[in-house]
Amino acid sequence: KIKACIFDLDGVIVDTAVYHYQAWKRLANQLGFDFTEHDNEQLKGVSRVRSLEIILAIGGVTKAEAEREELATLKNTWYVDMIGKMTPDEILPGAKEFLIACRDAGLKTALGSASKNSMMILDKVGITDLFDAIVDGNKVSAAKPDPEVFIKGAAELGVEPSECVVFEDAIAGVEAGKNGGMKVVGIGQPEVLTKADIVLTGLDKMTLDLLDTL
Ligand code: B16
Ligand code: MG
Repeated sequence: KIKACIFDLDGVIVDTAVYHYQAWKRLANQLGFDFTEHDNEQLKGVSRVRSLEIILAIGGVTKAEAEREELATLKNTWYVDMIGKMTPDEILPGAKEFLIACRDAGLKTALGSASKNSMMILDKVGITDLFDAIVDGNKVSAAKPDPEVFIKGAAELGVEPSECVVFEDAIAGVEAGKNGGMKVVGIGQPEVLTKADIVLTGLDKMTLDLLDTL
């Protein structure tokens, strides 16, 4: 019996990937190379530090650890400037409605995100109150596909992993949910999220009835 839903943030609740992309592109350009939207796909669900490593590899640039930290911080300053201007109309279609439906039905809700900026984003779009637990990049040490973020979410909600459904848009995130022993609803394309139990184009296609079929 499903008792809880755990949601990824970027790509499921909001589309912050566009802001990550703009900030990373600005950094890449400053370092003397370009960074395309296609390259950006590789960064979805990936931590900030790992994202930078991927970008430097794309540009064929090597930087010492201390400078990498400075560059990641610089990117984050630009990113935070952008998400600071986010508004409630940036919530993806159906996300808020499904969160409310879950809670009305007595299901617990948690956030399971790699982002260290998740609190600010939830606050700006005005949905912090719709989560019973928030587990993000500040609370976990192992990145997806490690299930840590979702296992912690289940623990904070006081439910078993097998009683949880995870909503994820990234391949590594879907794997993290499956590695944690949870049901996974992929948000995106079935050809990409092959390990998900079902794949939908967005939370606007999700219903409480579908939960029971997983
Ligand atoms: P930050 P998610 C992830 O969010 C993003 O998909 C990924 O692109 C980003 O690098 C990561 O958060 C870390 O974000 O720099 O804000 O700590 O999909 O796990 O909600
Ligand atoms: Mg995501």
